[in-house]
Amino acid sequence: KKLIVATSNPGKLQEMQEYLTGLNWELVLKPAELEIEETGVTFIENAILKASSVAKALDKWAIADDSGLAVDALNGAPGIYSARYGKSDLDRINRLLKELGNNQNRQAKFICAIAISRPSGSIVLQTEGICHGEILSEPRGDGGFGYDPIFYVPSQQQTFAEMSSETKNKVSHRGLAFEQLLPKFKELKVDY
Ligand code: ITT
Repeated sequence: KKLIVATSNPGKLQEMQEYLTGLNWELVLKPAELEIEETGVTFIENAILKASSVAKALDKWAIADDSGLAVDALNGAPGIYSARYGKSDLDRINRLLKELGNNQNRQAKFICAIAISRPSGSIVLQTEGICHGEILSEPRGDGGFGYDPIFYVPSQQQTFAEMSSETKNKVSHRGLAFEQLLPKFKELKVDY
């Protein structure tokens, strides 16, 4: 049973593999040339679009993650545009810090939507996880990827980039999404 992991983001891929290893699925990375345009207006719409399009194109089961960071004082920006907010992780972080300036309201949340599609393109499972935190005024830590160095989680007193991968996997938006998804995924009856 092959499962295509429909992402081009290496940081995401690493974490998705950590949740999905040990199951009865052979994980296969999506070919880089197969790019799906994210035309949805919500995280879940984009996750469904990516999983379903990749599954159909390759005639295999596929899993996709659409995620991003929503900052309260920026009315939810960058949100679904988190990847398109700059050219590199550093650009994106700098832009966010600049737009937020010294605003006192630092509340933010990471959102992760996950969808799993059959080879036909029909979605069998979908879920969403949210992690609340605060945007620091400067980066801290060098683990993780993306916006991790500026996302501080009060309950752990650490940024995502300062946490061990075990801790991030437990408390993150992606961790919470997989926590809901995995029991159902394991119960799926898959036959060809
Ligand atoms: P794929 O669509 O190919 O999976 P992508 O990077 O384009 O890759 P998204 O459209 O879902 O994926 O964008 C997610 C953005 O949010 C991206 O800029 C990430 O860096 C950021 N992001 C998501 N989860 C994150 C996490 O756990 N830590 C830090 N940044 C994260």
